[in-house]
Amino acid sequence: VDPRDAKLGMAHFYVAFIGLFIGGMAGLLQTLVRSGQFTLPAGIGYYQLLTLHGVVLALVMTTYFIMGFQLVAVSRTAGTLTNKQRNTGWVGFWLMTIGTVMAAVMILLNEASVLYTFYAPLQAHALFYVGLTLVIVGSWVSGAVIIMAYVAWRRRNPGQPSPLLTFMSLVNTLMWIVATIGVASTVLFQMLPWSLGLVERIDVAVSRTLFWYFGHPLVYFWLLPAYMAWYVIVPKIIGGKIFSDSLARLSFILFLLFSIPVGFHHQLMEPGIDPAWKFLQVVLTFMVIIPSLMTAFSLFATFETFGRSKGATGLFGWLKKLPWGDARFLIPFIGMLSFIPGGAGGIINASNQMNQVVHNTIWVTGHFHLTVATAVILTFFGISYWLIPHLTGRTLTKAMNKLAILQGILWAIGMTFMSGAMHAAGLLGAPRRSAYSEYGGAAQAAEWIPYQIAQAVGGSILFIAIILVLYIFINLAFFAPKGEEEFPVGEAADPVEKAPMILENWKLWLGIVVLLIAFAYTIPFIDLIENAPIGSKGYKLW
Ligand code: HAS
Repeated sequence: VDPRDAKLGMAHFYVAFIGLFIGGMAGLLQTLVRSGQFTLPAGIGYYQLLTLHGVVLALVMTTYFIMGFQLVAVSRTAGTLTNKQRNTGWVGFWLMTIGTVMAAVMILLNEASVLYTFYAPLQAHALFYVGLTLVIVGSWVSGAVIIMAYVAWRRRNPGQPSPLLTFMSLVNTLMWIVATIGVASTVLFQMLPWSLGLVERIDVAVSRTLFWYFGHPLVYFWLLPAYMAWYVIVPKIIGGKIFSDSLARLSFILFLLFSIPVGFHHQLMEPGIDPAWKFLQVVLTFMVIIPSLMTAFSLFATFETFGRSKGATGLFGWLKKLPWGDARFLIPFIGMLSFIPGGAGGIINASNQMNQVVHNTIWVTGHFHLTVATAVILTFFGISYWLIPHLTGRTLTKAMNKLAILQGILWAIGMTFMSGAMHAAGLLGAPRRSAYSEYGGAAQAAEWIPYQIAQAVGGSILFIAIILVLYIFINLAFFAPKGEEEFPVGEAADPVEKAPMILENWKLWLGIVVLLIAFAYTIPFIDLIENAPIGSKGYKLW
């Protein structure tokens, strides 16, 4: 990667890792409070801390890491960014950063303790929403860089499929732009005027619906960069090939199509939405599972083909041939493993009747700590261990590689404790988003306490892993020996077939996206607005 593009990428990674530190601290305190053994000092509120933890890790850290990774991945595979593209990238970075600081200050002042989902009826200071708007606009500007680089590559190479990593970054960017229209609408047209006192009331159901229109694709916005590494980077690291370039592209297109019209599976227990439309969105949710199953198949195929090419025999002999001592492989691999129960939990959540058992319990928190905080984040760590030295002109030494492996394993152990205990306590009915309480000595609540202690044990192990990853990050950014670290980009296995150009027909795919969204959301939205409550003076409240 060109050093000028590397600098832009690194700027994003600095913010992401600072976010990891702050959010990780908040997470540790969170688990300690819930264990009942610790009280927050200096008047810090539980929900203030929970908001800080969620916003900084789920929104800030991820978005910066993803934007930085996609920008350098495009620079590496579609060619160095032009000056105009790079400058646009910097504008996006600064817009996001100003917005992030504004939102963070409001949270620290306890003016925005509205959780990372921030929908009504919780209300924050107007500056929190202005900050969020800047983050979204900044991410669009950075997304424009990916689009510009893609268009320029296609012009230079007519009739050719774009490089796989560039293609994948583009799909994730397009999905992000379509999805963020929902959250931008609720922030601009509902939350901001409401918090400024310009309107007295806003429709809570509409606000939640617009949020979840964005909230579910948000989780795939986190997931797809991990999939980029699993499909393209990991095969090269192990010395193998990508099972199928076209299959990888198709799975990304399926994510683009099906990840947005499914927000109702977060609202299955909410009133105001006809069950028929919830059912439709549950069906679409099951469609979006397919590309993940394709990914699992393709990864197994890559690993097995590689192992057998090295002479492995028997059903699982190929496992022995994988490079277990290489942090760049092992850490994302642990992420993949964790995604098997993580994904299974998602399928449980999406199944209407079972959702009634787990909704709003700490099971859901367990689910997303397995998916985003284990599968995705471990993969991001795995990426950092070669990408940071690649960008800073340094190398990952053997000693650092060992430390990185220890870090990944500690993270996995911490998350197993924490997320396992959350799943179990959730099935016993423990609510999510609540501080420690004995609920007046209720027998049911007493059953949750051992699991809450297990969460605190997990949280403490995780915090040690965070200190380790920060140490390694600082080492790789500033102190590791100078040298060249590879940016591994895999090639497709033989026979290499040219990916069908229909996969790059964006008018077609975006057209289907719009149709699916219109189908899944138009009538429920009209219903929501028509069925809005009547005010005391006899007129519609919104
Ligand atoms: Fe989820 C709630 C359904 C995936 C994140 N989810 C959440 C929330 C978050 C989140 C943050 O239907 C909470 C939001 C909040 O604050 O309220 N989720 C799903 C479904 C999937 C899913 C169906 N979620 C994710 C991913 C996330 C994420 C990914 C983050 C990155 N989720 C739900 C539902 C709710 C929900 C409901 C609402 C619950 C409620 O009531 O509030 C699917 O996409 C999952 C499909 C995945 C698979 C697994 C494929 C496995 C692979 C690994 C292969 C491994 C290999 C290595 C090859 C089917 C690809 C193995 C090698 C060996 C040797 C063994």
